[in-house]
Amino acid sequence: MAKDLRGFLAEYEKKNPKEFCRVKREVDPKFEVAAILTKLEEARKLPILFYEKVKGSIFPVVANVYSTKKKIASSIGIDPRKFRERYIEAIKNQIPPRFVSDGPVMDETIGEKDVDIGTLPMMTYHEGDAAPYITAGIVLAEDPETGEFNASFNRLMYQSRNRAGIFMTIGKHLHEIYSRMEDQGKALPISISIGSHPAWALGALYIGAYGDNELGIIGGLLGSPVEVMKGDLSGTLFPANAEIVLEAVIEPHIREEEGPFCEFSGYATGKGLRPVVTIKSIHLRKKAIYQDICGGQHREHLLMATIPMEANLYKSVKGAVPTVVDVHVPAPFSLIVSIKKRFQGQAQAAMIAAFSSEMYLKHVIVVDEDVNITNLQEVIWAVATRVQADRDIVIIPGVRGSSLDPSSGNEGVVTKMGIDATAKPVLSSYPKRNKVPQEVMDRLKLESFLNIDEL
Ligand SMILES: Cc1cc2nc3c(=O)[nH]c(=O)nc-3n(C[C@H](O)[C@H](O)[C@H](O)COP(=O)(O)O)c2cc1C
Ligand SMILES: [Mn+2]
Repeated sequence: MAKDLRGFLAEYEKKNPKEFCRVKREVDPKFEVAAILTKLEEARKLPILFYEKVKGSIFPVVANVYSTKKKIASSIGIDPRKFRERYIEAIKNQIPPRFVSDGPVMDETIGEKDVDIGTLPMMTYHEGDAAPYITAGIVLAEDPETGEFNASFNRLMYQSRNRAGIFMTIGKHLHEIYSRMEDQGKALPISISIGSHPAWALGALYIGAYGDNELGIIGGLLGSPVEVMKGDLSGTLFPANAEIVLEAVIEPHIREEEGPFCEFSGYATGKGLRPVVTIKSIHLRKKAIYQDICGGQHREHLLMATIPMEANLYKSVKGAVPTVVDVHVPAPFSLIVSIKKRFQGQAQAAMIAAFSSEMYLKHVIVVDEDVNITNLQEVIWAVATRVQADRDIVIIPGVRGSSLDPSSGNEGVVTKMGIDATAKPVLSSYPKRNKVPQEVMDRLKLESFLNIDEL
């Protein structure tokens, strides 16, 4: 199993040549990469895209790496149906990182005076984007009190050769670390790595408690420790075999305009005064590949964020309701949970567990185990036939949610809603669902009564 991005890409291209598309013709980073992806998605094609020539940059670009469960699963050598199990196992059996003193990413270093992030093929995707963005950068930062490192994706807006605006969701971990440093009047050193093995992305998207160590989870997913090294300049950690690493600081008490950016919520959101990253050096592998994740509601962003989120939510809800059956995130800020309800009040217990483990969640619908939660028609049927609004809806106003929700006011303070769409008091006492006896369904052959092909 490959341990870095280029190793994974080579393996995947060899095994699945039809899912790996090399684009030789020059492509414009302004809108064209997003247009190609949009058209491919409309045609239901989801190959990894390798752009050999991007206008204005010497770096080739790889995009759509996380576009299917098959691709991500093959990167960690599992069956795509085993994600949840494997993810929860990696949380339980973490493997701490190994510290190394050198690595492929140190092939070339560009120092402070010569840094120019404008040479990277940053993309503009949609009409509402304020500027070109880096979207696939994984930020590592050290908590000043605990010494633990946190990993997260954070969008970076191009400002100038060594400055970029950064969006750190209030309430998420990087924002908390930055606030702790800012309280002491100190700049926060960070590394931003672009182009690592897909396990890094799965780990960075882990949604756990503050202080939980994503690096150990990435090791757990890979089945071996991740190799990290410390930058001379910043003292921050970064992956030794990333394609590109930026060493940087986020200065305290500086706010400049960042956004809007067309987000996963489906809207150009998040315009505001935000901290600024100053880039101090760039490390590169020989023939470095720049990784891009198309902004907005494209498949790879949604899929990638959903895998860790569902694993974490399942684990949290199971702690409160041991008979939870399944969880599904069908849309931004939304969760559907199915439970085998034994007692009254368990749907509400599931809601509370879900809300407290994922800040972005705004709506939770809880259904019984007879509902297929990936079929939204069935879910809405359960809401229609098992809910009385005055009895079954829980409303919690004034809770922190996502500032990328355009209906929220006041920087992401939202009203959370839980819908208990389970049968009351319990499913076994509810009217029977329409069902032709199974024995008849099994025995009856349609073709002995009519010819279906003539219809
Ligand atoms: C492509 C991509 C871009 C993202 N950009 C941001 C961002 O700009 N700001 C942010 O706060 N979270 C962003 N996220 C989500 C965070 O990475 C995610 O919530 C992560 O779990 C946060 O880490 P934490 O739990 O350690 O705080 C992004 C996720 C993806 C997949
Ligand atoms: Mn974290």
